[in-house]
Amino acid sequence: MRKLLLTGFEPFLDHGVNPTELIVKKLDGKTIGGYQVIGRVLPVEFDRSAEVLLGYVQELEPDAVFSLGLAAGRDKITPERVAINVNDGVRDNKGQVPVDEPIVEDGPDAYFSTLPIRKMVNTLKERGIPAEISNTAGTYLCNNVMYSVRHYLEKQGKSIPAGFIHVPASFELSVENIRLPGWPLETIRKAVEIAIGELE
Ligand code: PCA
Repeated sequence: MRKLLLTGFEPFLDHGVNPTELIVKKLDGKTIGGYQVIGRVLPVEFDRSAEVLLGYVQELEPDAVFSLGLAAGRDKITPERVAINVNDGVRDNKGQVPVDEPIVEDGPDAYFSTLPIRKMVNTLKERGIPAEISNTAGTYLCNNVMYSVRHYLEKQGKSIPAGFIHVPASFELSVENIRLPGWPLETIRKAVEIAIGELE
């Protein structure tokens, strides 16, 4: 059976949990849409997140790479269209704060997602889950891992689907911070399963 590497992130900044960590642990080992899901959690560290992700790609040789991250404050499931060659962020979990640095010295400016993002958004909306394509993954770790994996696959000449999806805060995060729209974790999980189901 084909293998899907599904990654989430550990908690970061003042977020007590990261729903993407909980979801990848829940979906690890499941079969969804013809793919065996292998769930892994990444650190939120500028000098390590991509290395850990690429280590899993080398070890597992997946047929698709699907990374998830929390976008606290967004109120839709947002597949990212593009990742740019920039690290510029608030502090990561090690306290690093890069300013205007390239992810890959002399790398291309940007990479597009190779996930079926339009189909994912259309199907999510048909199933009653708010979704839209996002045209910026930011310049923090989510953008970093999407850029890094697309760069790696491009260099290897591997044309497998790979990209990133941001999800809203879960309900418990919105209890910690009442300004955040918070979704039930089960709804976010269901949305991720629907999106995976759109892979060929
Ligand atoms: N979201 C962050 C990094 C980790 C996560 O879950 C981001 O959007 O870059």
